[in-house]
Amino acid sequence: MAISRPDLAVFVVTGDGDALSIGGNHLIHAMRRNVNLTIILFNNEIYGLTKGQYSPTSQQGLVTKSSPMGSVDYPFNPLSVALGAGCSFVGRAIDSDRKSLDATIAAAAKHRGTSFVEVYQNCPIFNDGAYDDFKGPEAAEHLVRLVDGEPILLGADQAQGVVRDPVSGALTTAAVAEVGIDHVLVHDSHRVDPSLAFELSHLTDSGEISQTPVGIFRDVTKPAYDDMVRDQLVQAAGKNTSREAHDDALQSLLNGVDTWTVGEDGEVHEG
Ligand SMILES: Cc1ncc(C[n+]2csc(CCOP(=O)(O)OP(=O)(O)O)c2C)c(N)n1
Ligand SMILES: [Mg+2]
Repeated sequence: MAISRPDLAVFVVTGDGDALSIGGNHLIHAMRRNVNLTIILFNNEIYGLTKGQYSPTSQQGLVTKSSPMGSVDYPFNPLSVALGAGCSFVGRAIDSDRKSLDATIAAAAKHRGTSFVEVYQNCPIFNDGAYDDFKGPEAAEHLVRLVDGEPILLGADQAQGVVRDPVSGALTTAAVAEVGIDHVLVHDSHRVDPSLAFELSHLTDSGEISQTPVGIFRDVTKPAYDDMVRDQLVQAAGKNTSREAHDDALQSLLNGVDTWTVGEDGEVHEG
């Protein structure tokens, strides 16, 4: 659809089970190709529609109908999957945090190429309370808001900052008063190399921080798949961009030199 209808803004609204398990193959290759799509993944860490089976993002130990003794799977980190697949826009927002949800989805929609937004979403029936830490008065302590050009600070009092350890080279945290604000990492979503965004997406999983970063992790520009395919169609059809010219070009490709006709007599004729 993105290729044939450049006049449309194509949104893919999906879940953790759909996007990361059932349709995982399609997801990574859409992102790898940079197809012009806005993908919004509502992550409730459960298969909700089919009534509560564990999903690729369920926490280890989660007891569900299909993991009665607790899930033993290591969960996917959706942002790390997206960054690993080369996605050109990667963000995360919380379902109830209207302001940042609006801003992140609006930026994703404007981005040309694949944009991927993970939305932490509560499932009140099958996985209630999975994201309670990020709601109400608790939120300020647990969320790290990534803002371009600003240092990455942690906690309600913003007294800790994300720094790079000079010895191990790993991202870690330090008291801002001790290391000085100049040593705190400044967020830059437009960095072409995805390594730092990947590290940020993993900070919570690796146990370096107890907070969770939200906002735009990566926002870089590279040619979109559908734009390049349409360019090739125009080239193939010469200067004529009409539908008929495209059909003719496609037909001549299909009828290219490598075709044979087998006659009734069993003889093979080229072309
Ligand atoms: C190829 C395929 N396999 C299985 C299903 C059945 N199915 C429909 S929804 C669903 C679970 C979806 O879970 P998730 O994507 O996490 O969405 P949620 O309901 O939690 O929002 C499954 C297994 C399907 N629709 N298509
Ligand atoms: Mg789900």
